[in-house]
Amino acid sequence: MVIMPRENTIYDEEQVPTFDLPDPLVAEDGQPVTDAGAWTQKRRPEILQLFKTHVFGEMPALLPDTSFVTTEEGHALGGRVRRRQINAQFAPDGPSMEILLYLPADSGGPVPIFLGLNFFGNHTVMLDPEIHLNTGWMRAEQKNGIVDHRATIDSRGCLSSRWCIDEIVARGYGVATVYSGDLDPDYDDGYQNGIHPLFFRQGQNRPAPNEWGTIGAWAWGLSRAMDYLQTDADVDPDRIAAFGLSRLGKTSLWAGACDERFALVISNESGCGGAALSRRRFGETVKDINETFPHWFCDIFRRYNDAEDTLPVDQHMLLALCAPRPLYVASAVDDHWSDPRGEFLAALAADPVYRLLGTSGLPVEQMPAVDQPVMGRIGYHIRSGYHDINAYDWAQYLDFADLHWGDR
Ligand code: GTR
Repeated sequence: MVIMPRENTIYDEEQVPTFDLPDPLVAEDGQPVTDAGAWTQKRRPEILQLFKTHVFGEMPALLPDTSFVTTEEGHALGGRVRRRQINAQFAPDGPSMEILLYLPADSGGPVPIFLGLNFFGNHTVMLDPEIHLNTGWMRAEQKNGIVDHRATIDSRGCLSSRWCIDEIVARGYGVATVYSGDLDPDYDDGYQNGIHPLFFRQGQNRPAPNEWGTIGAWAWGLSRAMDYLQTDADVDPDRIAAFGLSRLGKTSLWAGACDERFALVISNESGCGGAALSRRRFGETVKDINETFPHWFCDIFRRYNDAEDTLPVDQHMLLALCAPRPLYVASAVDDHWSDPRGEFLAALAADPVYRLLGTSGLPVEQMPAVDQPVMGRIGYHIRSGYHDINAYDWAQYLDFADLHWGDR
């Protein structure tokens, strides 16, 4: 990842300011939330609305008439997996996204799925020459075989270490992915490309200050992939997990918050605007993220640059929006920019909502040691190493899914 610490970036616990977190279990009218009904009918919708208005922006209510067409099917990994590529066309001449789906070849019935966006095209997730090479715009990263913002054949399989598809299918799960740039290329162009223009009202040429940015568009895309997956007879529609690394982990959390069809949610080092508490200002701050990536959130979020304490929410409330569904938050010990402790503390502060809803919540009160995962209805680990998603992370996610879906 590109790290851009300021001179005064906080990397020392002693410099973390004191702060009060908004209570997820006190409604806006000051009333305590003491039962599941009050959470579901009153407080949860309030918090979701606060995140729409102040952080990620409103998403369009109307759906375009999307057609899903399977464009290719086959096998890979010596016959151990089945591959399916599906084109989702959002408008006849408009934007489209391609879903890549891998299933265990011998599943003998519908399987649970891990669904996540990727950074540089579906063809990067495994060295499989049949995956269509994405021709869209990519962020410049020479090391990933990208030249002049376009993928080359050298991109094929370059991020397979982040996907572990062989291990996932061996455990009886499927994997689905979409290139994030199919939904909105990851740069600030005033929302002229990607899916935003599809929803502009007459005379509108950029989202209003309370409307979605790029993360909103990416999360929306995960829900459209979910629309498809729910119709695929090889997929268990009640066991689809959203996952993502970093900016795409912010996205999986937002997708899980907005779309309760996601039955399990995974945040892999999602950091600022994801699982990390904004009020700690440790590592990346709200100001850093809004200045470096002005297109990710709604414009209103910029009001909270250097003013985190005035935010009506903090990120523990985003995690709480997943309750009571299984939620896994993962950090890495050298990933200071994402604030591992802030991610753990957000999971801990979401725990009361999970408990109110009758689940086990997070089974610890202290941050566990490195490489010592904990798993209740909320799971957490801090692994050794840097910002990434790797085989260790996947081993925990598979165990976590087995724990909650093991009865299949
Ligand atoms: C960084 C950004 C983080 C995180 C990361 C990534 O540059 O500051 O918020 O999203 O990128 O997505 O890898």
